Amino acid sequence: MSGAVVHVALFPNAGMGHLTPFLRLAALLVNRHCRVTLITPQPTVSMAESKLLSRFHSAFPQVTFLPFHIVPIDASTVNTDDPFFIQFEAVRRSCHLLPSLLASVSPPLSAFVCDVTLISPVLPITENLCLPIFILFTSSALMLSLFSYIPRFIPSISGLDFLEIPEVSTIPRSSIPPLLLLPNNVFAQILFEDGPKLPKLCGILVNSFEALESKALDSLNTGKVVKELAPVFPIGPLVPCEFEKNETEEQSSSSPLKWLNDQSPGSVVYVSFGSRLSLAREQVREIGNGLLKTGFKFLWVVKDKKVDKEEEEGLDEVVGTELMERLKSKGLIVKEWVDQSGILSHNAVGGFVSHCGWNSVVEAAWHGVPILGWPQIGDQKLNAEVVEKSGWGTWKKKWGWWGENVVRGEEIGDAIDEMMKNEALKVKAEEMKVAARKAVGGGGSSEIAVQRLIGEWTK
Ligand code: BUP
Repeated sequence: MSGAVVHVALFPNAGMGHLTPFLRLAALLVNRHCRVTLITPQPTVSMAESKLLSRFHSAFPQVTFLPFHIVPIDASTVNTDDPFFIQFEAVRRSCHLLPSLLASVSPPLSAFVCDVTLISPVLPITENLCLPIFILFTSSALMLSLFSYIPRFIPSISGLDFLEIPEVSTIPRSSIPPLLLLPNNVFAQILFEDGPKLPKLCGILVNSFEALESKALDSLNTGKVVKELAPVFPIGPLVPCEFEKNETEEQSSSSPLKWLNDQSPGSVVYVSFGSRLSLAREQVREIGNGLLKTGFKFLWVVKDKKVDKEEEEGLDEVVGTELMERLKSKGLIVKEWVDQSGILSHNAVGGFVSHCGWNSVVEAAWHGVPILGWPQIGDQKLNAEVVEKSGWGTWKKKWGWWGENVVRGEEIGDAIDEMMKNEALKVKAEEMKVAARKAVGGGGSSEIAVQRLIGEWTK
């Protein structure tokens, strides 16, 4: 490849939490004069994904788009009713279509970067083409250690009280992603099938950085978790980009950013549970009661359905007319997609009640916003633990997983007040912001990792 242009194919899987970091990586590579081919599974599950892709397309016409038409699968053959997991599996089962798609790609590829959920079906194809294969891991390095450790060393986790990942962390049973305790679930199947193949990769890109997860990153890279693991490249934070903004919506008079402009610095708590989580109506209303109780203003993003295309009912139905009326004078409630990065960067925002999806965590670090974690599913308790350990957020362990119990408004309001008034969290969050920016700046740890990668792809 010496002297030749670096050309990287990126292959994300379903959901904004996976697509967004892939597109940020694409933007980063284009800005480093790499050629990028983006393989986009079609149709997408959510509207948010297709809108983001079309904005990316307009912003980066030089990127080659390869639509990857998924063969529909019989959902009854997959042990889940989650549309995003069904799509994970459909994309996996459609990978036999990749070789013919890649045949048209020119100039020759230097590397292929796929989602962690696509290792098993993609690996034989890249091996056959003698193409270096990497993954972009879209969760924390802590979750990566669990992903690499469990399937190799723990044949069954169902009976464990805790899980000890050498030189990284001891994870109580209550924080292990619940689907891993149901061995026939798609999520568990992917982990047990793909996890052992991590050593076969040429490298693992992680959207994290030294100052946030030094211990996990060091243990992964020195063979303390799994001896033969592929090198881990902490390249985060993958920085939010202009193309993510929807300018038309931002111009509208009801834009959250405009509303924030009228609030005083640090006075607003931002509440969001990510792109693919709908809470029970009773829990939604308790959050409303909590927001009434807190002494702070709020910007609350409400979701009623897992998939945005299925949203039908308005805020009055979901939150309740009477509660909505009382809430309106104290804050802003929206049911549409918002510019989360714009919100987190606004100086009116003093704290974030977050489900601790990894992108949200990294974005909060990037903007120096303290977190009150309320993890609900999957990797989120591990991510919340990363935040708490580094001192810029907290989480309430007894609130439990999604659907386990209904947390009452009183307790929610108190927890928000505690977080918003905690000066030590603010100081730490500001330090995290400085460290995040240092990591991606000249000579920073993530910048060096990106240069190493591109250097490898240039050989
Ligand atoms: Br909702 C929402 N605007 O209105 P996570 C989300 N986001 O920009 P998730 C918006 O979606 P996984 C909105 O900034 C982040 O980049 C947000 O990813 C953005 O959580 C992304 O935080 C959400 O990782 O995905 O959606 O639960 O389950 O993959 O973690």
